[in-house]
Amino acid sequence: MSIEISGAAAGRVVGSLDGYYSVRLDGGGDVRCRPRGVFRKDGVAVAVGDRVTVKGHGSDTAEAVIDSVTARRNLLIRPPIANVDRLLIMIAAARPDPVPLVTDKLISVAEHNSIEPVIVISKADLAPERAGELEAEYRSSGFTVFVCAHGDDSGPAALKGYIAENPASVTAFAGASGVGKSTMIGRLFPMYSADRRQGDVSRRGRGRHTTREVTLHAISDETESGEPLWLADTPGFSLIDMERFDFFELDDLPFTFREFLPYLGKCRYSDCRHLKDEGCAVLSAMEEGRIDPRRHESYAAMYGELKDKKPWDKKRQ
Ligand SMILES: Nc1nc2c(ncn2[C@@H]2O[C@H](COP(=O)(O)OP(=O)(O)OP(=O)(O)O)[C@@H](O)[C@H]2O)c(=O)[nH]1
Ligand SMILES: [Mg+2]
Ligand SMILES: [Zn+2]
Repeated sequence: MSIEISGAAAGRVVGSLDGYYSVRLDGGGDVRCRPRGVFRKDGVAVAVGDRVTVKGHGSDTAEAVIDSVTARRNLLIRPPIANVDRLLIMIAAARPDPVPLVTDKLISVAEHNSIEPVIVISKADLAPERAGELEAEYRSSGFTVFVCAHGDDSGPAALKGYIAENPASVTAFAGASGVGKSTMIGRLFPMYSADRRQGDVSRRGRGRHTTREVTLHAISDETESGEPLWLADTPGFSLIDMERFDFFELDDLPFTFREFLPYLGKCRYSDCRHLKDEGCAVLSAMEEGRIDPRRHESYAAMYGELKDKKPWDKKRQ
């Protein structure tokens, strides 16, 4: 299909492949674009999720270029996506087994970027008890949690209702490879079932599909903003990716734990690290059962990683 673009047209980057970007123009229609050379100079050129303007040459959309990128609200590195409002952080109850520190890092990165983290527990059918424990832990820490299982539609139905009642411009899935992100998108919005999009997935192992690219799917009609609501499928990451997770300054860390917030500023010493200092309001809240000790363990681990971060590492984020 060819689309006429006269002058510059505004749109949203909805996918990328082989150095080209797919842009959904406001008002409809996709164009395949290459970024202008000038963008390649800066670390991250164009990301899926970016708002851009596109310039084309008549109806020849192969010649369309991304002319400008609108200032971003945020930019995540893993998964690589811009302008996220809400992150659906998916944890499998089993296969793969949950790694709490990885989940908590994702949550902290979301909080630090003003992205609402929502916890989605998948594969509860494989390990119902573990699913229940995860649900209780994250609920008590102040998060919205959904529990999903094969053979039970109630979890996905509740999640779909939540998305409809709490509209966010861009909602993105995040989570380790194989937790079930693409499967869930297919359950919520069958027209985007991964099996129908052979071009977007590649096979690995015994017929397994693993997502390689971030893709935005339109999940509503146009809203007042002139765009639909977007739901992003993203590639899963490996644990090694998350080991090298570089995110923000040490001083910001406590503020990324929402259950710590009522106690911050109330410790005896203003430079309290909330680890083992005497008179720490966070630790006493934990002793009184108001902060989950497992979450505090993640805090301590992330504290150690950020403290050891070399100054030259900091430039990368
Ligand atoms: N038993 C069970 N299996 C599930 C559930 N959800 C997904 N699966 C299976 O888990 C496998 C991986 O699912 P995917 O949806 O491809 O996982 P993904 O998170 O998209 O993985 P990547 O694209 O590699 O990041 C598939 O075989 C799914 O059928 C669930 O709730 N229960
Ligand atoms: Mg996938
Ligand atoms: Zn403290």
